[in-house]
Amino acid sequence: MIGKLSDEARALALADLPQWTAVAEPDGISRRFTFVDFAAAFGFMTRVAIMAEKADHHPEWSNVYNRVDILLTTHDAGGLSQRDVDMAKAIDAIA
Ligand code: H2B
Repeated sequence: MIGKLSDEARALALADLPQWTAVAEPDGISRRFTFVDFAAAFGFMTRVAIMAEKADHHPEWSNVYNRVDILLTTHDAGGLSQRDVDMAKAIDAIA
């Protein structure tokens, strides 16, 4: 079972993810993505969804027209884990 990141590991991970913001409740990280239109936003979501399903790690997210808000947290760990950090990097690479 995966665990929550230690305070030190969390600080290092966040320094490496400048576009992501720490969230307290639920304990995780979030980022807002803005695209030119809905088609571009949904295309991005489709690529993230395929990657997430392969990784068996799933984002909490919402979409309004050209905007996608993503929160990453690990339910199994009760907070931020290495899986979220890895997924944030993979999402940044897709965007
Ligand atoms: N996604 C996220 N974000 N956190 C989890 O703890 C999690 C998940 N657990 N996707 C996975 C699925 C687990 O429920 C399955 C059974 O592997």
